[in-house]
Amino acid sequence: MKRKLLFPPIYPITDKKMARSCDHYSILKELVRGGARFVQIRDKYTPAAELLKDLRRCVDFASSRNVTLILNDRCDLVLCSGAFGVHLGQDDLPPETARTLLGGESIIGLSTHSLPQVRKASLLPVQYIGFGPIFPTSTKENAAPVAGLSRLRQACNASSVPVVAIGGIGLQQVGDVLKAGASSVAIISALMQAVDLTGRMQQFLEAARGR
Ligand code: TZP
Ligand code: MG
Repeated sequence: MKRKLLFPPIYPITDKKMARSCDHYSILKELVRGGARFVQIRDKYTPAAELLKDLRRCVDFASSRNVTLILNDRCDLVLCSGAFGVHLGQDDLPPETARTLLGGESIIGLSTHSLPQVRKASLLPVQYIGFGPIFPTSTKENAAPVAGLSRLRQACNASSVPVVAIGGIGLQQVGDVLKAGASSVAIISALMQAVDLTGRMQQFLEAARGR
């Protein structure tokens, strides 16, 4: 049986370019100071050697603070950095393959964009799914069509694992997204573009509490 993951309501995803930061480590520290407990490092362009150095510092810091650190796409870097797990897209390594590589303890998340993908994910070795984009977003190139809140509600009802909503979610939308049944809300731009990252993280947690 799958162990159910307990999610904090806000799931920040890092973006160095958007945050104008030279490393993920600095972003992570500010997010954790603001209360983040579950963070994804997402990086599509940094060379592996440089990214690995940054990740190792992130993993050390996260472990010392009891923060769960997930890496986007890269099972190889999860293995050599000691991160908790990987978040996969539909075109990344299949979850079964990632599970074989990473072993039974690692967390594997999978992005889904439609109800058939949500239903299929229930049969896969993943602990949670992402679902979206819920609202329009310019963060992801070639994003799937916008799903909206009613499709999110259907996805949450259809899923046997926790659903993390993603895409175009800001402070104003957090309450509605959680009310639709999402276990957590993943956020990139509304956090990464903040001048005060720690303060914005705190605001998101307050918005989630006041839902
Ligand atoms: N997958 C679906 S939408 C999205 C991803 C990675 C981008 C979410 O970013 P933002 O800035 O929170 O809309
Ligand atoms: Mg991916």
